[in-house]
Amino acid sequence: MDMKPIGVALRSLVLLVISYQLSSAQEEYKPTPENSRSREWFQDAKFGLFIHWGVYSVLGDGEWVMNQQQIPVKIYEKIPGFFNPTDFDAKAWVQMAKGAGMKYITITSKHHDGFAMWDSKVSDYNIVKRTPYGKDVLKMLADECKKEGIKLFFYHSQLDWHHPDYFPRGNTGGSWTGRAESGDFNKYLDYMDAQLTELLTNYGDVAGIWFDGMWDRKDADWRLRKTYDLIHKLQPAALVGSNHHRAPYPGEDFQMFEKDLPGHNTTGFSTEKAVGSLPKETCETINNSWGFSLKDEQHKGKKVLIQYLVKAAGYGANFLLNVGPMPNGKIQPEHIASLKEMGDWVKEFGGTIYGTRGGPLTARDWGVTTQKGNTVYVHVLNWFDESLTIPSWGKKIKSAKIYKDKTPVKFLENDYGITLRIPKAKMDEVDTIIELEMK
Ligand code: H79
Repeated sequence: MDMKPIGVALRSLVLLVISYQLSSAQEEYKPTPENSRSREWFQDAKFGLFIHWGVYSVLGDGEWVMNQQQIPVKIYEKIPGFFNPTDFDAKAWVQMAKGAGMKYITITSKHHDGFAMWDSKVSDYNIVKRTPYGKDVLKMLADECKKEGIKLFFYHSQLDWHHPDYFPRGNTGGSWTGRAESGDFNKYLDYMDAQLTELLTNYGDVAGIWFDGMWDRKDADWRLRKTYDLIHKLQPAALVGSNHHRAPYPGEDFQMFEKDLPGHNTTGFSTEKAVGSLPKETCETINNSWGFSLKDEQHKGKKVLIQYLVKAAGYGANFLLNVGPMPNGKIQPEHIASLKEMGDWVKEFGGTIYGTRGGPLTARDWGVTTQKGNTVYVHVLNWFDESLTIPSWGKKIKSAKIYKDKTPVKFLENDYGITLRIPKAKMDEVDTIIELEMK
């Protein structure tokens, strides 16, 4: 009997099994030990500064101005010529972030307008080559952050309204940009990978890459895994996240929520998005704009901002709070003042936020809980009565006190849960924190 066909069949079976294993190995993503350590750091850090800064700040109409005013590429290219932020002071920004109690900064390396805010070698559409300012602000900021122990993430837009090879076009940046109706998307992705390689090679330790814009071409082949693997190879500790409004893809290290707490969907972006088990972050604007907007006077107040931070922590998420610096390089004085107020609060109460995890209770209308070791912090954000009954989570209380001044708090544990007695005089309009020591 001729054994050959069986040999061939066996060989192809073996090949089939091997290729199956290879492809499933590709699908699977296991973070490296460095990456897992970064995730722990990230969850402990809790509070970061988001910065939307680009040549669009010159027009004072937000970072979407190119699309909103339908400014063709040829005309938009005049704007860098007016961008001369002579008052930019990396030290002042980093001190402001530190003073607010923030542990990291996430800044736009490139927004949807495609303009690189660093000295890119693969495109001259960048701050060094095209602006009178001519300096690499990302480098200056990276150096200052390193000196001050603040970690730095880059926000990087996958969507690009300027690059000719961003084709076929997506939902935004259409024919009004004046680009030829042709292009090679893979060439665009090569360009993006090359720019990311620069950012992850020449700027010291990068804490992570914060992607945005994939939603513009939802179902295109973004070669995600290739890009994510490249980032993890260049800097294993760097965290990858993407604002695609979907459940995380393999290769991502944290999940982000835009203008919503995890699981909420007031924006309507998150219909396809389940809350997963990766570290979480929620981002929000300090007024109503990401990039500088001259007419935006809707500055959030102290109570709203602090409660956002506290609620995020209760949901187990970081709070990434945005400012949009002005074209002169300064941050609006109202925003500097708000960040100072937050800093004063976290100086006193940050112990109930940093290094905690969300829970043991999920968020309630009255507030949230955070926990660290045997301690649970009950953050009462919205309650008028002197007694508050909360469900028990199966552990007994050893002691209860007002966090602020350590005044003992009377409590009762029974079948109905835990009842805390909070004297009116001890109530704080922003956040009344009760510290429970558990047995
Ligand atoms: O970078 C920030 C935004 O530019 C980006 N993500 C955050 C972090 C973002 N992209 N899209 N969106 C946010 C939501 C889309 C809002 C839009 Fe509009 C409504 C785009 C056009 C109409 C807001 C309002 C921007 C222009 C007008």
